[in-house]
Amino acid sequence: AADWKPGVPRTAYVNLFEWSWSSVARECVTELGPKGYAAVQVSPPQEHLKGSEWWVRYQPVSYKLDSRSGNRREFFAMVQICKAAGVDVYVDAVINHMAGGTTGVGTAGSTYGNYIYPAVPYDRSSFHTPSCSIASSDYDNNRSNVTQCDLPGLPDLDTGNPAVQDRIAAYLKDLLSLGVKGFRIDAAKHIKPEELAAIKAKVPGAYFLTQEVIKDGSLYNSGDINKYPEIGTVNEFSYVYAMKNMFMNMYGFNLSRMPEAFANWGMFPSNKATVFVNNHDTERKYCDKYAPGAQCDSMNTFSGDKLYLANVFMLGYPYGYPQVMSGYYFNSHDMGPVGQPYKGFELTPSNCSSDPTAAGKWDCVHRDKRVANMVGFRNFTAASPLRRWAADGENRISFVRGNKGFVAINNTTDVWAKTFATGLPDATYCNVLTSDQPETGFCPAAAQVKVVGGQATLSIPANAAVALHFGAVVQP
Ligand code: LAG
Ligand code: CA
Repeated sequence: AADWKPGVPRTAYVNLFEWSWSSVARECVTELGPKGYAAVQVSPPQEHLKGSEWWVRYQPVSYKLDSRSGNRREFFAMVQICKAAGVDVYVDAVINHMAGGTTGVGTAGSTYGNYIYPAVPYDRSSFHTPSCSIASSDYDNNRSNVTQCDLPGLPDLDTGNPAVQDRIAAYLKDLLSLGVKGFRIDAAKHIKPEELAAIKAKVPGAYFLTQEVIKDGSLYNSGDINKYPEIGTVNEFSYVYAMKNMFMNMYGFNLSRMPEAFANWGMFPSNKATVFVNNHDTERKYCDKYAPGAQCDSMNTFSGDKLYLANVFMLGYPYGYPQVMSGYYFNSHDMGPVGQPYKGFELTPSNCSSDPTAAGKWDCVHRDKRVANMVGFRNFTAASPLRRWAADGENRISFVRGNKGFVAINNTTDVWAKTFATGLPDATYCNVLTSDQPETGFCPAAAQVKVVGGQATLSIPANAAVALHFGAVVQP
């Protein structure tokens, strides 16, 4: 993406999960572009199974761009409008499998059934045969079943077959031709890296590619864990679990132990990692209840302020390419977006809510000051190394980015009052987490922080943080 401000790159992106194309377009102009987001990842744009659940989007019927989020014209308009606003579009590409079930009609009107998808076209020979189902033990000890059998009920494409590779490549090339700049490869772990590399080789061009690879034993035993990073970046799920355990104080972890995760949890090198606090799967997976306090596979909007503190950490700490997750509130695993009829729903700020029990309302996490203004922090400190990591007890940490940025996070229920060595040149800075437009030089009095002799005396409220950077200095 083009620079945000002169000499300041865009270094973070957002997943606007289930947003319609016209709503994403508006958001690029009003929020994502101005706040410095590099890109937006959108829900799978291809024709899919009909149904109200969110996961119908992960069941392709064809590669026609006609989905719950909108049609091809709306998709193209979105890409162009976002591009003009400085924001790239990344597509969630579902290429491992096709829609399950017997027969039916997809969202673009295409018929399908019994391993036949005439609108692509795919027929029985396009799929692994004989078909088999992935067993849970396969994740420990049978890598070939993980790549060649069906995810539950989802016909597994024979991605080693050159004709299938050509169909997938044609889909990705079509997206690039419309201006798309990157892909999330859904279920990448279920495609052999050699086959994914062959597909990528059929899709020339410079584009971002990140792969959904959740680690397990058979992956390590096959050596494939080292092959995916050669193709593109990889979703680092150890990071997701670190965020949950450290911020929610699970299994004896706390913020002071964060360095252990980076040192010992086998994470990919920073330039190979895509990171997030939660994604659309983890935020609803293994949730025993959908009520405040529920933990699920990761943090989610029911984690309250802690979700935002984790986002402050993610965007402030120099590891990986961060993706902010923004979706809607739900009260069951399967619940799809409400009030977004097929095609054309226009989501505006009035559809956002800060009440996580408001099922169906949009959480708009990416608009929160603690998230949106931290994108600016990351952009301004992109070239500044981590310095002065410090823990004050178990759940209070601070760190410095070169001489450009300072972050302190108070993950406790008490005020944290302390004088910090910020590493910053003396000036009055604006705490970007409590100000609307910190880069303008205008800053509410309560958000102003004086740095004198490199030091700042702060009183950080419970479950809150402070972030200062040289792009948000207060005008005298
Ligand atoms: C992914 N990455 O590898 C996606 O991130 C994840 O959201 C997808 O699962 C999965 N892989 C397949 O693309 C989701 C839901 C599943 C859903 C599936 C297909 O988590 O629950 O399965 O999408 O729609 C559903 C039913 C299953 C059924 C299956 C086939 O939940 O019970 O067997 O459809 O009919
Ligand atoms: Ca497969």
